[in-house]
Amino acid sequence: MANLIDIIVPDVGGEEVEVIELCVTVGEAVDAEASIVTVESDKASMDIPCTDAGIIKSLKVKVGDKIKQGDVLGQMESGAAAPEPELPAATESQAETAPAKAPEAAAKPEAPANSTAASTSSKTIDVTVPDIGDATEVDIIELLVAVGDTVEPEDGLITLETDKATMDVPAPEGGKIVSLAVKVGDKVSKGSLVLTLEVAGAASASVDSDSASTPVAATPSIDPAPSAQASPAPAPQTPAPQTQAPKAPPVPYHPSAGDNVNTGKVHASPSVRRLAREFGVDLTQVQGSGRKNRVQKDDVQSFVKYELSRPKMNPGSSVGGGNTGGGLQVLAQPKVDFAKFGEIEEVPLTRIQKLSGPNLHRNWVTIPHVTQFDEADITDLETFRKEQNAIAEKRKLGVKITPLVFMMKAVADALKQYPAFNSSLSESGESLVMKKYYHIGIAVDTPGGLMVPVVRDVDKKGIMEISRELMDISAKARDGKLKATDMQGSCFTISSLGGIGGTAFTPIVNAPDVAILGVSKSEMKPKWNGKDFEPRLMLPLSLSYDHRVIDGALAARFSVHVSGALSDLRRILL
Ligand code: CAO
Repeated sequence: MANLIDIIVPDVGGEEVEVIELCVTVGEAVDAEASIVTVESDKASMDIPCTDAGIIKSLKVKVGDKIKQGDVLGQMESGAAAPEPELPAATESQAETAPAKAPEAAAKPEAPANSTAASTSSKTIDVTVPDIGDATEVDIIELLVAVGDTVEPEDGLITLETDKATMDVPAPEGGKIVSLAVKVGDKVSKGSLVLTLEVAGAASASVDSDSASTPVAATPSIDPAPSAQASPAPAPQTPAPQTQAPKAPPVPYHPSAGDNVNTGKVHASPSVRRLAREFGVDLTQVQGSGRKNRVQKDDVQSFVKYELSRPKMNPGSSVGGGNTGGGLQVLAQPKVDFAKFGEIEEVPLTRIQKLSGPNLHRNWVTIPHVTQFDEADITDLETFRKEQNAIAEKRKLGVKITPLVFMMKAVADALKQYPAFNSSLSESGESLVMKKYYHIGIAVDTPGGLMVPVVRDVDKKGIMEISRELMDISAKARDGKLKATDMQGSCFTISSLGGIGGTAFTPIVNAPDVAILGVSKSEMKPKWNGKDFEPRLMLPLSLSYDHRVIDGALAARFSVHVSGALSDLRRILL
């Protein structure tokens, strides 16, 4: 039967500790021993677990609150109602749920680190395992430092795990690791030597005496009772006067944090370290959003989510190398000695090919493409275009209007009508970025390879202006004079091979666009008008789209809209 029970702070060493992380949310189902909050004293951070499985009904604390033994963290609905007589119950309801009290010894200052003065300006100290309650022969599951590392006071040195809890042994002082006396898998007990630390600038008597009277580490105590309601009740001791760093505001996780790796020490609670271990996450790769860049549970979850969603590149394979983004590895190209079969010459890829190849490959393997084919009757459009070109020539305007500019206008109109085509998938892949501008990329064939300059605000420009711009960017592209900014910001791309030939092709979506229009060579065809076949100039259109964003029916509508606008330009005015 479900019971509403209070979640009580266990023995935390007789002092106030600060809540630095909430590990659960109201409504969350938790297992017995799941961490409820992470707290931090001057000496250590530790998780306070719940004693039973159940559902969190309320939380009475928030990050930054100071709490002490006996405080109520919140309430949970639990199926286990049996009261534990040995628990340090302060109230009746607490008696049902309070974690087992830590042994008295845990609250007492631990024996100091052995300290030997090495010189007047530095000394080495032996750091030993502090009081860990009655637990003995505790496993070392992680070494958080290596010889030569420099540590700050409170940095975790090793992580210990019993069958009840995990905890870090923090550095009692800042310094440099001189030697390590343990390795992962070793079993240690209170007093076991962990490492030797060279402490800089510690010549003053007061520092020496402080260190002699200060415990080596905070003393997380472990419930020695056989009860399943274990509690790693921490007992930070002899708080050294320290100024706490101001709380940094939480920063949202940003996937690029993967590149912005943590080169220094990672600050994280034992529960977060355990979570990271379970998912095989290297915590140095995770951007911490907590105080002092502390990595929190949410950070690890966001990191895992992002890593699973993003396409993986594998530099070992062919141009751009990689896998399919869905976990399938691309086979390496077979090695072939072509010279065996005849004369050959090896020509290096152009700079543009080297740059665009990996992008094309990524787009090809990560975007689920579908291509919709259509035809536009451009008989009347061609008559109009030729008239306009004759006028422009007569007036010596120096502009030539090609069918492409009308396609650009027709596409801009269709983008307004079907905004999904004017979007990009967000980095998380969970939303669409809808654009309110209409910039169109144009694939240009240059001697060095394919380039895609962008014509901006196509919806606001006239045919003449776009024609001039198209001539200008085509020339710049072919002369290698495009700037990086000339190729940025496209919403949609048109690739026209109409001046060359062909009836259809399947263009590759130019990410982050979600669609691309391929245009082939127009051809006079017999078309049935209801009574007779009449010759009409038909323009083949091939619309490739990202099926994650665009459904087939929408693509067909978009394509019909474009071809309709090209058949009768007056429709763009509607
Ligand atoms: N059908 C029939 N004729 C067409 C046509 C079409 N769809 N499109 C253009 N033409 C004609 C033009 O009217 C022009 O004829 P005239 O000289 O008789 O007037 C001629 O073909 C050449 O046009 P163009 O190619 O110079 O001009 P454009 O505006 O059509 O295209 C540009 C400009 C830059 C897009 C084009 O030159 C180009 O580089 N295309 C290649 C794009 C490409 O490589 N795509 C593949 C990408 S994937 O690898």
